[in-house]
Amino acid sequence: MAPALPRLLVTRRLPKEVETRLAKAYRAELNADDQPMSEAEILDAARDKDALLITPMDRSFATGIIAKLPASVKIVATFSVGYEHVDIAAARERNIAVTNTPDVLTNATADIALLLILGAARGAYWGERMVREDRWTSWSPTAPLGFDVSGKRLGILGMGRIGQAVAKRAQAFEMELHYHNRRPVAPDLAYGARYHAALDQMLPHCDFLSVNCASTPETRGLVNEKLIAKLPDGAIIVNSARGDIIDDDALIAGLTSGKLAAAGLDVFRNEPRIDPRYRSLDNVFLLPHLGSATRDTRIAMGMRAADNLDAFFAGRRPADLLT
Ligand code: 8YV
Repeated sequence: MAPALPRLLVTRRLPKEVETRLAKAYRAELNADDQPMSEAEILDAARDKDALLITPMDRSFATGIIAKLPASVKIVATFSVGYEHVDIAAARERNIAVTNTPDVLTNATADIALLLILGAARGAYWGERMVREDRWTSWSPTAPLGFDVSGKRLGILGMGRIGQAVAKRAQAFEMELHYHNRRPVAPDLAYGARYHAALDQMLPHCDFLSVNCASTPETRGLVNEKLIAKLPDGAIIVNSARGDIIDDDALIAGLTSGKLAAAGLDVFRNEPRIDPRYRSLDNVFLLPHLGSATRDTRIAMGMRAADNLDAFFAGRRPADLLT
């Protein structure tokens, strides 16, 4: 008799191709109506499971649920590259493997970073609104005006895979590139960007600052009043990484005082319940966390999570093991 398939809980609905694969290889409990699950619901459903496939919205994995999981759970695969929503130390302590989905969303997320740069600089929000609200009544040489991107200086905060892909794209826009990272990257991965070992040294060179680092205890709130003060006047900040890296009070103060010309945000602290003050600012270009939101990329992320689960249950080391 063939051994019983591992039992898997999937906390959100995934692309059809991914669910079909998971349903073949696992005794999978899928989330057909895509209702986010509470901590209690996850714990209840996890009772008879060997594996959990979760998303960054399952924030309880950072705040204590891991200690309460039944002993049957041996692996937690997150459908994301970011894993600040998983308490890795707690998982290690319980000998639960954790995996993520890097690489496959690098291009899609870097594309969104460029969209934020262009959208914030060129007035994508107010321009679109003018057309939709029928307020585009004449053309004028002097208004409305945005800001050039080509030839401007871009500072990349966090030169991992996504930061590098942002640099590669920005090079085509003839931007002067700078980056800050814990360590310099190999020259062929820097796309001509100049390394600044100290973030403070890079800031005066940033007409644009693109946030591309992970959310960690060190980076949370990093983009604060002091950091913004060191940027050139009229700088533009874009964030396609995590909302909590930015101090919302400081960013909103910079946008309203004129210190900052604009911002482009795809991610927010407490999303989707974002700081409501952003909604009334004309100089911010806002997106609802679309970094990896293409069909191809979401399928690839699901397949990557499935590859990790398959490897684990075949007794191999998953490619994206974090524990
Ligand atoms: C989304 C991301 O969170 O992978 C990440 O870390 O931020 C994004 O891809 C994605 O929607 C995760 O489910």
